[in-house]
Amino acid sequence: MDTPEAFFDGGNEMMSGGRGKSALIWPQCPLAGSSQKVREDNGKPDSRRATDFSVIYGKDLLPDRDGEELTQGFLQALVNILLAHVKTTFDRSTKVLDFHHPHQLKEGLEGFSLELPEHPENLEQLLVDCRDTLKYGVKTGHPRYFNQLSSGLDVVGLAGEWVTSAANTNMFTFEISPVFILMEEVLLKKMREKVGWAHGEGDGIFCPGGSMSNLYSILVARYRYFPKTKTQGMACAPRLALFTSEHSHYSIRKAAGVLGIGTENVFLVKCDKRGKMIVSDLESSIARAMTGGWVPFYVNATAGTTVYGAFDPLPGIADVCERHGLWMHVDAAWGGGLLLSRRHAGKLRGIERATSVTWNPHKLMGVPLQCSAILLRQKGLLQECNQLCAEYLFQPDKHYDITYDTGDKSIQCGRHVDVFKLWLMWKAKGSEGFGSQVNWCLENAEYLFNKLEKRTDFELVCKTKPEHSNVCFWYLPPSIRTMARGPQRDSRLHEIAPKIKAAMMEDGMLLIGYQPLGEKPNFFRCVFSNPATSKEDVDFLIDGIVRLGCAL
Ligand code: ABU
Repeated sequence: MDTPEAFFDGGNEMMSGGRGKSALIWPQCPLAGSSQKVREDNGKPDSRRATDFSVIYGKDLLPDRDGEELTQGFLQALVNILLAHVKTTFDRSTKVLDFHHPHQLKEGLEGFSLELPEHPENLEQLLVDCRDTLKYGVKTGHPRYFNQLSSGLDVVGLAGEWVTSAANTNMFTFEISPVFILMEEVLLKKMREKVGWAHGEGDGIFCPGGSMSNLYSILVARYRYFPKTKTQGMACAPRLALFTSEHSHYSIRKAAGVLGIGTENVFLVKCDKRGKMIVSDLESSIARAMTGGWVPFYVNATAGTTVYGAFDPLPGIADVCERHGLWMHVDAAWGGGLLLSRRHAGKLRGIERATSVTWNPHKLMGVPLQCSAILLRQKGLLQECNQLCAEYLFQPDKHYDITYDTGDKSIQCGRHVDVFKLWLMWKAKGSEGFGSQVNWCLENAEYLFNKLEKRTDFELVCKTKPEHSNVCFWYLPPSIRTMARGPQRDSRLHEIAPKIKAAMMEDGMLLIGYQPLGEKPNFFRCVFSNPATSKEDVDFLIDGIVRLGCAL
């Protein structure tokens, strides 16, 4: 396509301008007096008629003295690219992904090169690069993207992210983030209320993802029981043991490694066949640890496991923690969103007894990545545990209430503003709107489950109705259907999902993930967190898997 309209109409079509091609005109540049190509004048383009970005460079934009109109034109052109991306994201006739292998992307594709130049490139090239970056990426908001726990493209959330980027500030002090710091306070309180802590009291912080939130929980728990570890390290602590289920997220073990506790000191508690922690096994693991000389201090319960979407029995786990005086963390990274649904919140009964909670609004609530909170029941611990009072940043003699300089609670210094998009979405939907969105996702999961239950070419991994929006299943091509159950069939089955997934990525029309689990051969995991997904998309998924896999 050789016309500049490609930028405005298609997002998905490759524009042939850019590197090494003739300059293009930008007719919809709002400040352009005409759509004619402009000349360069002493190296400076004429901003009044500036629509030809092939002769304009980054240096010509603001803060250049004459850069205002060019900046507006450039950003308007970019907005058009972004709008085209948003539009095609929801267009079911477009692909979810346009897959290329790493070496193909590295070699460069049709004017899109990852290599960095010594000399500046013009704005037209940058616009092409922006568009191609989206083109060769994955449309995670596409209604047929079922690959990850985080999906969807919430338009208000996106607006929030754009505003956040324009503000370009840092969350460490009230001084430079007055509004965002207060929004964080409001959101954390609201989330703690939903957890069920009296009057939403407690503490917390937004941080980069569920793994970091979980790491915070272990860090603060260790500080709570062994405060000297902050200054003296693990040498002053006994051999600590922590407990988490075999289906829990790997970040618990990772955090134990990072914090110097050691991955071998994480006891993996057994789960039942639905993936829920067995409370009696937690009890016996604690007893075993104590007999072996460990000092138990922390239990992680999961509300919405990554693969099965299972909810651990929180009341029973809370009883055990209370009896042994252990820190009870609930990893509700995936399941936290259910707290906003009247229909489903009961599945997290007992979370109100937790000492800390991880909750990722960027998963089930559909907030643009990233948006994850660690919530703590006890106020002040987070600050005590992490603060170092760097005087160059957290000056004690500022003229405002310095308790709003929340940055010293964090293990980071610089911290991205993750709160505004959530705050804006909450305004747009209200808690009720989030609740309906969650209900919709779980209805889709039930619809898929019911469909698969009736078919002989699919087999469900868990035979009971899903509690969350995860549906795990095998596709059984005709060549496998007649095989007797056993290791031979399992090893054939193990190859099916990766083969279908490979064909699916080349095909590009939908995307779903797979994994093995324990002894189970590779199976598909379908997760619903995108409110744009409909029942027809679920049907499309089933048909797509059959289409790609029936000859295997
Ligand atoms: N905590 C990230 C989970 C990624 C996924 O399973 O989609």
